[in-house]
Amino acid sequence: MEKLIITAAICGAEVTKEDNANLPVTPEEIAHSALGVEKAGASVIHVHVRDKNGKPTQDKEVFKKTFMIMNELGVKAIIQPSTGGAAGMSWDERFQPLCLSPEMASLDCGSVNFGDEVFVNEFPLMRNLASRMKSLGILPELECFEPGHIYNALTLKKEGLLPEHLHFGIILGVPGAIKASIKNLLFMVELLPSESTWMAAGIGRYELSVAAHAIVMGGHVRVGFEDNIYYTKGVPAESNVQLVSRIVRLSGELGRDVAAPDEAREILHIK
Ligand code: KMH
Ligand code: ZN
Repeated sequence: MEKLIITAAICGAEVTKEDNANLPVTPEEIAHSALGVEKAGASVIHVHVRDKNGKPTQDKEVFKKTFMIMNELGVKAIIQPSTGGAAGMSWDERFQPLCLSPEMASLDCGSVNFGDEVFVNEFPLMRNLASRMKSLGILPELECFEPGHIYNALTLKKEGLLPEHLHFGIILGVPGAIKASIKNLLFMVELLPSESTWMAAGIGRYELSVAAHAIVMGGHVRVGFEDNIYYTKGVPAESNVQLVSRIVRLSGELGRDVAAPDEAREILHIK
């Protein structure tokens, strides 16, 4: 099996410091968390940023500041900003981090209920994001919250808007979307083109079981405060590092080595 890419989704857009006081929200906190998870074994950092009040923002200046601090700290992991932001954000807001030419970015592949909100991803938006990423050489992580999103991604591929290599993110258990069960994970993975790579993320209490199955299935894994703020039932996680470190231990026990950032680049066909 190829080495395991661990993505750390360290902040997200929905969780607050009230939910878990250890959530990094300022550019400094997010950058230090990125360094910590990289040292622990993460090779991709999925990045959301917050404004001065801790609210989700897609302001490119905040992304820029965050990336600059990561760079100063010597972070070598693949930086993957979100183009999803938070439900209700405009196209203009969502495109902003692409100006910074990251190696990778998320590309959400369809609309979905997201808690009490609707996270809207209409085809014209997906096409625009995909073609902007393609022209800038940014690898999209094709985020699929529902099985139908995989078909949407394949439509974008047919339309010539995606790179040769496809990398999917299967996110299970968003309230309002497909449940996080192993049967659903298997079902969605079987829909993927055989030559593609994929990572799986389980929301909340399903983070660990989804990760464990992805490791043995040959997929890759995402963990972090964006998806889950607890270490075990009722026990808040101390840090993103704690969540990543558990996956590294688990993967070691299961006999699968963890990829360093440059090995992740190779697996993902990032030049
Ligand atoms: N915050 C969610 C509404 C992404 O990063 O691309 C969307 C999200 C997906 O987190
Ligand atoms: Zn995200």
